[in-house]
Amino acid sequence: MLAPDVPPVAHVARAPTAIGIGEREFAIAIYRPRVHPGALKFNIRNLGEDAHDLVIRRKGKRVGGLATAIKAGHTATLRLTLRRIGSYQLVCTVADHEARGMRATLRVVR
Ligand SMILES: [Cu+2]
Repeated sequence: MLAPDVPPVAHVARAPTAIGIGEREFAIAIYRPRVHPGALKFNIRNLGEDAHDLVIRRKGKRVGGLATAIKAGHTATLRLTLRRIGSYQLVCTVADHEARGMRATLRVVR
């Protein structure tokens, strides 16, 4: 008798989903605004002339973000796992940049 097929391994390590972010005065462009729950990797480029940071909030509470601002022309990477579905706000917390328009919405969907 032949042995039954071995089922595939249930827990396969998957690469994080990449999300491109462009920041400038005064806007945040998010190139993948809808993702599934799981590991994310934000590839952030500061396209502007001032320094900008990136903070992710859910219902007004910080759930992650860069420790320092990104200089003009530089890039930064942020790894973050989001498991809850719903809307997340991406903002720049430098000075009054958020109020001037540096905010975007990321939706985590099933
Ligand atoms: Cu900013």
